[in-house]
Amino acid sequence: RKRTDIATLSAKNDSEHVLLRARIQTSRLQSNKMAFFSLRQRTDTIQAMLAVDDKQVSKQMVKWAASLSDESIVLVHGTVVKSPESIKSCSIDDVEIQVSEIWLVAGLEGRLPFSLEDASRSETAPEVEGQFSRVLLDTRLNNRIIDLRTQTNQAIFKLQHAIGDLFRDYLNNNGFTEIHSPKLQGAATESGASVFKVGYFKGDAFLAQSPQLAKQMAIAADFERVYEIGPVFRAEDSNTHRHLTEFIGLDLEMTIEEHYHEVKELLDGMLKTIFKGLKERYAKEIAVVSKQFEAEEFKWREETLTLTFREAVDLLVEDGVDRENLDDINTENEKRLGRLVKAKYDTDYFIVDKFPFELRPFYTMPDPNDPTLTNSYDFFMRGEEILSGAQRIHDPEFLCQQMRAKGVDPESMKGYIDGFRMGCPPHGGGGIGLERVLMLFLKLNNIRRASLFPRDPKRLEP
Ligand code: ATP
Ligand code: AMO
Repeated sequence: RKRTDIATLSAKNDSEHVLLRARIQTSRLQSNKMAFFSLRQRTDTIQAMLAVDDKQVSKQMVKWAASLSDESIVLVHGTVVKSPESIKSCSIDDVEIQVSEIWLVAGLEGRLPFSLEDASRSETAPEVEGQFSRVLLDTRLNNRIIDLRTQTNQAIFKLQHAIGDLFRDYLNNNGFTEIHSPKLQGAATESGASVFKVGYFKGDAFLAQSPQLAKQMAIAADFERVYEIGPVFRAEDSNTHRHLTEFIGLDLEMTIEEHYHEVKELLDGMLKTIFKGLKERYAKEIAVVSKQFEAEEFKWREETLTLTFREAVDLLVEDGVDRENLDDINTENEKRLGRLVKAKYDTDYFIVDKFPFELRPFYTMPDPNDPTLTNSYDFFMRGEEILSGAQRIHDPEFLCQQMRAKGVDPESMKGYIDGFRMGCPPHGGGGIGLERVLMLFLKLNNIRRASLFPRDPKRLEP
């Protein structure tokens, strides 16, 4: 017999016999003769009732079933019956199951570290003493498997999946090829500062801090347009709400016909398609998350606002920030810029273009009209960076010169430079942090909530 998916049950199934496997979300013994259960499959719940009868169900059976721990997995035989009134505590509210047999499939060892009910409470609701205490993020992450069972987390990871899917779809429809570049590298990439060193037989290897070099080499190899979704490793001891030591990079690289704006516009079109896709196709999941993480709806404009780095600095200076402190825009000022832009232009999404040369990596193309600036951009959501990208230098001699200017020894990246010696077309690209996009779209306030099993300087488990 096939097991029933409770989401498909409604009044039309009245009197049908069903077999189903589910978790006990909650149970309650009512007198010695009757027990009520809320049974859950993923995010759907249905009420089930087990009552003593003169055929199969004994008093002992009712008592035993009611004593099973919450979150146990049971197999249930029963009959669908119309409920006399709507069941508010369950997502299937018009029918319930009259149980004739119940079998334990998988029980629990020990107690649950917290109830799913507590883990699902609004993050802004005030705690009421004696009624519930908030489940702290660290406790959740230490018990991530239970934590991930909440409706909110089920929705968050559906949305994470959706972002990757929309990214892939958009690029597939625009002539891109998906690539898979190695994460083990023979030399520290990009800049030596922030890579993990791992033992590699008798020597060492390094974990890639981005697919930067590989995606550029794919362009030199005539792939024209490439993207990658893969892990990125950063050995930075950054204990902030937005840094992980391993995150998922959504990276792309493409050739340029005439101007680096082609890349910027493609990235912009893609991100807006992702936002629109989430809003239109995943409204249910967004609504579920917003019950726990209240947030103003994420807003963007049809025509994206682009500020140059200089204009962004001017906005901050006008608002009272000392120009002396604005050689770079730090996290605090980024947030401030986000608030200023929101007030003035009513958008949570914007681009900052033309960063100064000293703020960008050696492979960034300078602005031909002003060599103190570069053809580079960062994209922001709610005042935090989600994307960084640029036109790249494709001339090997010029690349070596820029490397030396940034204190990188060209000898240490010979393989990369040789890629350009065989002729490489003009190109540009960008990299996005998947967890940052998810965190900021939903306003989760901590990147760890947007990562299945987050890795940070203090966490390698579970
Ligand atoms: P990128 O993607 O360019 O690395 P990022 O947002 O990670 O972007 P960083 O240059 O690594 O940028 O850091 C940006 C900001 O994060 C810094 O200006 C700093 O304010 C903050 N930050 C980084 N590390 C720490 C830390 N350990 N403690 C507090 N703040 C930090
Ligand atoms: P960058 O270092 O700015 O650029 O990284 C690109 C994007 O990745 C995300 N990100 C992070 N997410 C979580 N934890 C971190 N520690 C972290 N660091 C970065 C951010 C950021 O915008 N090679 C370039 C990209 C390119 O030019 O194509 C690069 O890696 O969302």
